[in-house]
Amino acid sequence: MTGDDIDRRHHFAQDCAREAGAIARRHFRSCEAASNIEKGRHDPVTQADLEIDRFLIDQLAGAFPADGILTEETGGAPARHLWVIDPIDGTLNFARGLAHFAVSIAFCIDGRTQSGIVYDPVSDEIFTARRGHGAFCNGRPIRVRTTQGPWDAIVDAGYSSRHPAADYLRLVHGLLAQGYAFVQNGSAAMGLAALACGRIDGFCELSLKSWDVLAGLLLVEEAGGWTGGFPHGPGLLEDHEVLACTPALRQSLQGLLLEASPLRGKTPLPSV
Ligand code: LIP
Repeated sequence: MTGDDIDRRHHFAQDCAREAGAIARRHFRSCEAASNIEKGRHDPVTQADLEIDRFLIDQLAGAFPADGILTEETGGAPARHLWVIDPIDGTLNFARGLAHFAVSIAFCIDGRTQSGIVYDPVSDEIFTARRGHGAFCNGRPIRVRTTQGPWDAIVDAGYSSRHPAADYLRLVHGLLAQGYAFVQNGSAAMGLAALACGRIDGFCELSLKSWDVLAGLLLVEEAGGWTGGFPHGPGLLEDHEVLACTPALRQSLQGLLLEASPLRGKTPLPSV
């Protein structure tokens, strides 16, 4: 696959993300909650999730029939050329009328993310990254913040009922003990985009899926941040802990996450 082939996909996916965002705006705050399906505690699927999932699959499969597609609502399998999609990341926020959610689209070749797009349809901000070509918000270059240390840092520490509350409390205790400010905003894609453009200094969560984070992790890397990556291959379909931050915070946050993690004492994850 040539650079031009990837560029074509990168630009096509941006158009798709904007159209998907328009679908989300149409449904947002409309009284459809009754039709939501519950996948787990605080883990709904809305009509908008399903409609956008379908729309993106149709668009991408139509334009690039040979590519593989993996989405949160339809699933899929690892492939050499693979789209990894979350139609609405931050669905609980979306379902409750909280304006903090995004469409997330990543394109990967041989287990390496080459293009990442996170579109926030409420603020109409599109975050884009092409591997080796930098990261942008609405076309303007973005960089992570130059953080001094924990006393100067905000971390988005995500939580879900997929992992024991005790591990999360250990993480939060560690963050507060080291002097961090922390938030829990409910969308990994939005958290990683906020990190990439310098609004926060770190994002971590003990259990996430590839579709929540692949696009956002590339944004952070191309904006000069550090990430602990996410495994590809069979690991693409499993839950994994995720850490991304400004370079100054890497050691401190890696230590806190390892201390809190069920993996503590085991070897760290391979890079993206
Ligand atoms: C969400 C993640 C968030 C996590 C939520 C949920 P979804 O993804 O972005 O970080 O805390 O539990 O997994 O389900 O809205 O696509």
